[in-house]
This record gives sequence, C-alpha cells and structure tokens, in this order.
Amino acid sequence: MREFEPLVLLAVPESDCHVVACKLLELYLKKHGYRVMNLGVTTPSSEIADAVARLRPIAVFISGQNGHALSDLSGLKDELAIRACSVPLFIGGKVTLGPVSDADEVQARFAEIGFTVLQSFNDAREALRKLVPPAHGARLPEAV
Ligand code: B12
Repeated sequence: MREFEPLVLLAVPESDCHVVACKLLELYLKKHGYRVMNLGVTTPSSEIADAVARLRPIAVFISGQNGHALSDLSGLKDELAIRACSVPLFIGGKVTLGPVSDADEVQARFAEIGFTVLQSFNDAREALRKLVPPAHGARLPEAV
C-alpha cells in the first residue's frame, strides 16, 4: 500500500471563468482515490507550469468551457520545457468555439500543443488508471 496517493493537477485556462465542471472533476477524482490540487479558474499557463514544477503531479487536467482553450494553452508546452518538466496533459469540456464538426481535427489541433482531448470524467479516470492505478484502501491525505 502506498503511503500517499499520486497527485493530479486541475485548472481552467487563463481567459475562462467557468468553475463548475472543474470543481466537479476535482470531487470525482478525489472520490476515486486521487489527491487533487485544483488551481481553479483563469489560471495562466505560467502558473500551471510553476505548479507542475513544484508539485510534480502525475497528470494535468484542464477544463475549458469558453472555447478559447487552444490559444490560452498554446504556450504551456514551452513553459514546461523552460522548467525542464514533462507531464501528460489532458483537456475536456467545450474546448472549441461553437459545435465540434470534426473531432479528429480538434484532437489534432490540441495534440500540436501537447494535449489529449477527453470527453468524460470517466475518460479522465481511465487515463489516470493507465498512468498509476489508485491503491485501494490507502489512507488519503488532504489535498495539498
Ligand atoms: C454557467 C455558464 C456561465 C457562467 C459561468 C459561472 C461560473 N463562474 O462558472 C457565466 C454567466 C459567468 C458565463 C460566462 C460566459 N460564458 Co458561459 N456558460 C455557462 C453554461 C450555462 C453552463 C456551464 C457549466 O457550468 N456547465 C456545467 C458543467 C458541469 O457541464 P458541462 O459543461 O457539460 O461539463 C461536462 C463536459 O463538458 C465534461 N467536461 C468539462 N470539463 C472537463 C474537463 C475534463 C478533463 C474532462 C475529461 C471532461 C470535462 O464533463 C462535464 C460533466 O459531464 C454554458 C452553457 C451550457 N449549458 O453548458 C455556457 C457556455 C459555456 N458559456 C459560453 C460563453 C460564450 C460564455 C461567455 C463568453 C459569454 C459572454 N459573451 O460573456 C462568458 C465567458 C466568460 C469567461 N471569461 O470565461 C458558451 C461557450 C461557447 C463555446 N465554447 O463555444 C456556452 C457553451 C454557452 C453557449 N451555448 O454559447 N457562462
């Protein structure tokens, strides 16, 4: 049994004030045994990168709702590289402006800036399970 569960970092992009989905994702992942640090809404990429460097999460999940995630997050890969950090990056929500006409195109655009697009909270859990399975029965410390 591990003493501490792995940490997952959550955030909403810099221009985006939609708080609900990110908070729900936090509660969902905690319920499923992960420690979660939620940086909350309107978080600049530099702050996300600083948190990755400081806390060394196993993954970063972004909830984007206002449709501007692609431009908001376009610098994150470089911000991480400056800090010599590498971490799997995932995003979900309403990640584009308007309805999605071609999901593969959206996936490809986000892949260019280092992200995998996920649809549901369950997808997030599956992605995490592939990285580090939660240790069932472990006593969970409070989020940092
Ligand atoms: C509430 C709301 C607001 C509130 C936000 C209050 C707050 N602080 O949270 C207010 C009124 C402030 C607001 C403002 C704006 N909003 Co608004 N808002 C909404 C609304 C009605 C609900 C969003 C919400 O909380 N949903 C609840 C969550 C839980 O549900 P969900 O979004 O479906 O989330 C699910 C999935 O998306 C997914 N998911 C979400 N995040 C993640 C993350 C990961 C990692 C994964 C795996 C999955 C995942 O799982 C969730 C659960 O199933 C939506 C319309 C709608 N009905 O969705 C518009 C909406 C998001 N807003 C929109 C817009 C345009 C704006 C404004 C730009 C409007 C304006 N002109 O000012 C501003 C933007 C302000 C800003 N800086 O971001 C658009 C976005 C359009 C787009 N993306 O193409 C929407 C879709 C409305 C619309 N149909 O046009 N908004």
